[in-house]
Amino acid sequence: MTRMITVGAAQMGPIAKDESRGQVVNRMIALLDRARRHGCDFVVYPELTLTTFFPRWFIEDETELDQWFEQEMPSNETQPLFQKAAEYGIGFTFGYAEIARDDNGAKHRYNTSILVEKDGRIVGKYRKVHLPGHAEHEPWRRFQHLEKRYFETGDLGFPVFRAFGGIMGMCICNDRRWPETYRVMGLQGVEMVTLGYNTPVENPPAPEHDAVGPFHNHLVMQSGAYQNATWVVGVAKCGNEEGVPMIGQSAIIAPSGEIVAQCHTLGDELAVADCDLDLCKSYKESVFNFAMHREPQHYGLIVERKGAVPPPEG
Ligand code: CDT
Repeated sequence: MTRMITVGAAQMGPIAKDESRGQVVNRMIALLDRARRHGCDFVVYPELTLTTFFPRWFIEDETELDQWFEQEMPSNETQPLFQKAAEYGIGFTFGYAEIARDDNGAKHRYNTSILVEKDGRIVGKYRKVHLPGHAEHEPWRRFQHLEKRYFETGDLGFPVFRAFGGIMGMCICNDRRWPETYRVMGLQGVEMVTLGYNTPVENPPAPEHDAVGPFHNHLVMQSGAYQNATWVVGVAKCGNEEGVPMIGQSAIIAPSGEIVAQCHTLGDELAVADCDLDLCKSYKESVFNFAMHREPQHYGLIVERKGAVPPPEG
């Protein structure tokens, strides 16, 4: 079996608040059509693909909040995407807001992504672990970032999945900034990490970072790829969404850390690359041969301690 996967990074431009899921799915299918013309095996869509980025608004009414979430997947609205992709024999991954019920019927909300094989089967699920932003309404902000209010921390860890002839993993947006994300998957032999993001150009608590936001976007994904000997495919929802500009720069990154394909617009766009999963091998067997070179007996603080504690002064 070939270990070459042709990947389409299916960047999406802004999604308006009043845009229906049906309209969004039509845009996703238009990108899938392009992916098919490019011979793609696998298409990566952004975080919370099906709607506008609703955590930018403070929503008190539970019924209103529920409207942004999916209770089942595939849903009626996403079924045409699953069907078309299976007809084309193309796998895909996308993010959505999930309502899950536990064994007691209690409701849980997650920022979720799924991995779908070429035959339309859901073969993997991930729930976002690193939730950025804040939990309370902060009216001083020009826009809110209420992920800590609307989502629970993911309860699935960072699993990897055998799919597309390789070892696949997922993370979501803010997760990409944390080395632990990639390393936990790296320790399971991951060969391709996919992620979607909604990253506002402005970070209201630290506006001094805004100018270097695009640099940070690529910095973290390229280092995550190289240091874990894996492909990374990062895909934006971007452009001016309801008055909030968001960065683009969707990229496909090789295990060398090099960007091999990148979007250049802030709209719906497909960037394509042939990704040879065997390119991971020489990095996994040399400089990042974990079994040979890691020294975990010195890494205890990473799991024992949450916040930084500087040594006592003087
Ligand atoms: N969606 C998401 O996780 N966005 C964050 C914004 C950080 S500022 C609160 C990101 O890390 O890109």
